[in-house]
Amino acid sequence: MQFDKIWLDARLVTLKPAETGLGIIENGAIATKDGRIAFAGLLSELPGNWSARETVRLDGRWVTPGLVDCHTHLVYGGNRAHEFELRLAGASYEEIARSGGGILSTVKATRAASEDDLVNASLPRLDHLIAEGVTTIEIKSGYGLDRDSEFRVLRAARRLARERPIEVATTFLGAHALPPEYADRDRYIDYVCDMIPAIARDHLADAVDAFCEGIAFSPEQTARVFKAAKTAGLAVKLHADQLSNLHGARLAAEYGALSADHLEYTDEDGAIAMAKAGTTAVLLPGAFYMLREKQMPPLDAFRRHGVKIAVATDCNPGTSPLTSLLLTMNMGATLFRLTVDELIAGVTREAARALGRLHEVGTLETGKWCDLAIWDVERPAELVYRIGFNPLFQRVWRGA
Ligand code: DI6
Ligand code: FE
Repeated sequence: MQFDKIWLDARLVTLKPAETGLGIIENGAIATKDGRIAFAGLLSELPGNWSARETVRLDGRWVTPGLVDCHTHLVYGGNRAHEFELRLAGASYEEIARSGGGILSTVKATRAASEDDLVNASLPRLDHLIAEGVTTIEIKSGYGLDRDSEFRVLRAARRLARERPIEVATTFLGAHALPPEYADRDRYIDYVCDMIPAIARDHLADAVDAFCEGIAFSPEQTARVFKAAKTAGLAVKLHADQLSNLHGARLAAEYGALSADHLEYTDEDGAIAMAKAGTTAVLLPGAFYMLREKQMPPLDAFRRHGVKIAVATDCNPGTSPLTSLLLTMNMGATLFRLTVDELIAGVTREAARALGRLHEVGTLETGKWCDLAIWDVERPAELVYRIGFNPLFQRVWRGA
């Protein structure tokens, strides 16, 4: 067997679905050919006749699949550090919003930014994630809120995939907030639905998302967006039950959503519906932390009913200015009591599932893209345990 490259003396976190836990292989080897994984298993099971153009010894280092950040709003203009300062000084979110702050201040800055500006503003955030081994990222629009700006944000997100060695999945989140020029939420949803066919035709987005919440859009309005997405052949996802229980999880499941995200207020019925539909739960501890939330997502119900759990940064300028999946895992452990196995699966296999890309990435299995994160740690728990430390030894994208 002829490989392009082989890594020997590795400890593999394969996350093979059939294995329990992390699917660990000690004394492992992993090899690549044409960017794909050509072998991942026990050294002793390597076919005897192998050769490789390059051989690397890892001295027992741990290899995980490249990390997948499956929920971000990475592309936006400006930042909200000043608002954060005002909030620390006692201003309420509402006061800030009324004086032109909040989501709408990001909308203003994003509308004023060119595509180049947006790419340049986003690259440092992306580079921070890449430096921790992220090889696939989802990026939502939602700070443009008009046709030109939303399309520009999606184009900027697509361009990031050409600027860096990373796979970018894009999601159209036109139904994120009511833009200032609209008074009526239903009329704005008409406008959002009208944009969807062109977005699908131009391959600007892989999925459509909405913010279903008292301060954003109702379940009925969300359903209209979902119908338009389905008609255009796009997958759907949902910001669901973050601040109140509008039964967003159930709604997402009814539409066969890839994921429902946040879910702090989801009830057991929602969890059951998600399990039946195969809708992945994406938990976002960064927003929970930043907003000092108290209501925990229903983890026991998710576990009991077999809902798959992913974890992501929710990188956004308002409620989660977070560009570290390692720190996100630590927060998931301390705030949500997720286990090390759940967290590592949550930023690899389950995050890939939440993007509908599990057939291509997210585990160390023959035939998938050879996207790897190689870590200088003694044991996988260290990835979750340390705070503000990056033990990445090497990142491999498509075998190189
Ligand atoms: N949920 C959130 O917490 C953010 N968006 C969303 O759908 C808020 C984004 C912001 O404040 O800019
Ligand atoms: Fe979000």
